[in-house]
Amino acid sequence: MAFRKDFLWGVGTSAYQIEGAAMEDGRSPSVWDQYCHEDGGHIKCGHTGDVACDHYHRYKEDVELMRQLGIKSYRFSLSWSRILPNGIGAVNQKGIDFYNNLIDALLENGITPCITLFHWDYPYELQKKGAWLNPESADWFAYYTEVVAKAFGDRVKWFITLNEPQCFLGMGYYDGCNAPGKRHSLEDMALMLHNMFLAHGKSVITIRKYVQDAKVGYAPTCGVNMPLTNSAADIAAAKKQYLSIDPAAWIWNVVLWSDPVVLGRYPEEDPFFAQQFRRYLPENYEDDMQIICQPLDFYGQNIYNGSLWQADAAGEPMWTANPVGNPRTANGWPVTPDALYWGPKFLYERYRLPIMITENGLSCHDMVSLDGKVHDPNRIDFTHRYLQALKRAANEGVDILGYYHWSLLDNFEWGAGYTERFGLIYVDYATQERIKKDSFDWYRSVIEENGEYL
Ligand code: GCO
Repeated sequence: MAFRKDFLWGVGTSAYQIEGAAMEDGRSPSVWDQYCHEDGGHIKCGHTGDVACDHYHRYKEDVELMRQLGIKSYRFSLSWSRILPNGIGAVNQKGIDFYNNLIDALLENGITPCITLFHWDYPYELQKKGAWLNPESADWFAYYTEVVAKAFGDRVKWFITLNEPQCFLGMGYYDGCNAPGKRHSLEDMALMLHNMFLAHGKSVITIRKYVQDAKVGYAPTCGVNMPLTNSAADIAAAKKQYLSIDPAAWIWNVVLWSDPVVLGRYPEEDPFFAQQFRRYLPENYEDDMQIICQPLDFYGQNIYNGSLWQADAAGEPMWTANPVGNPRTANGWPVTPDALYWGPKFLYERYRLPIMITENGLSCHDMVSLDGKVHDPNRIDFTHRYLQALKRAANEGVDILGYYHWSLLDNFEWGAGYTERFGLIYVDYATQERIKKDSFDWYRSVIEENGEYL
């Protein structure tokens, strides 16, 4: 059994993290451009995405690298403000041209494009109008979707509406640690979430209207809660924790962000939802569920790591520290391969949709060695272990459609600027030279064998 024959082996990127050309050909700023520049900048070392990997000018070279890598599919996002400089209204033809060229280059090389409509870089012009708090925000996103679907839907069939709402709403508008760096009340957040869900629903409806045979999904994130042991009690405790909302960290959960989209209802029984959140939702919010909950072709999830949980004496979930000395990635995230077993399993049990791993990967201390190469044994070992776990889930009957490694290139890692390297390809930012890391060849061979020998 193992991986399906048509398994989508891929890599992922996002527009602001790689494109550069931030002020070129009619693109207008997103909240990330603003956040990188305002008040002297909020990014480590004062970095910005102005140039990034210069992918806007080097996309042909990058697609050629993808061809060599042998990927079946490439997940990338569109810069909304490159296509619609005002966020709505007039279309910037040069923006459309760029993505047309990229899509055609992918197809010429036998690579299936998978478009993420929105990956954090919200048009600044719409931010000035209140962004997700504005009741019109769902229609803005639907209009943008229509422009995209009409322009590319003849060749692109795979679409992801929104990437990591936990981050662009939670970190952007509540914690204030990502663009646009705001700190709104819980009341505002409830309205934003609801508008964001409506945006998702209207976007799916729009894609289906204009794109024949479209495959549509959603790509939230969240650390996985994994059982400490394989006992039934620990498994039940971990699953319970994974499917509940921790009031102390309410933005980091699965159910609040995915139940409305997939199940057509908020997690009404959850104590945090019932006691603290529901009261701020618009009156008759249930009436919107028909729009919000559209049939999806897959359930995407970005999975990087997990935490361990066990059942306490009463059977309730109890957090347990990782073993002393548990490995960590360069940016300090725990290495927990089983997250790619338990995450897909629990998600499949709840949502009954084919699972797509829309992101997984790690930051390493990559450097160019004296031999001119970039040796990254840790990335190979990490990915090997995680894919073994994913394969185990597939073997046990979890329908897994594909896996997008994050990322193709080292790139602009948001608040960390260029200080973290997640790529299978090393980028020398001074020259924009690309150097394939050892993991590039390793991943190519995994793809060639469809993961047979993992
Ligand atoms: C996302 C992610 C990526 C990050 C990656 C590593 O929004 O999907 O945040 O953009 O670069 O997760 O942190």
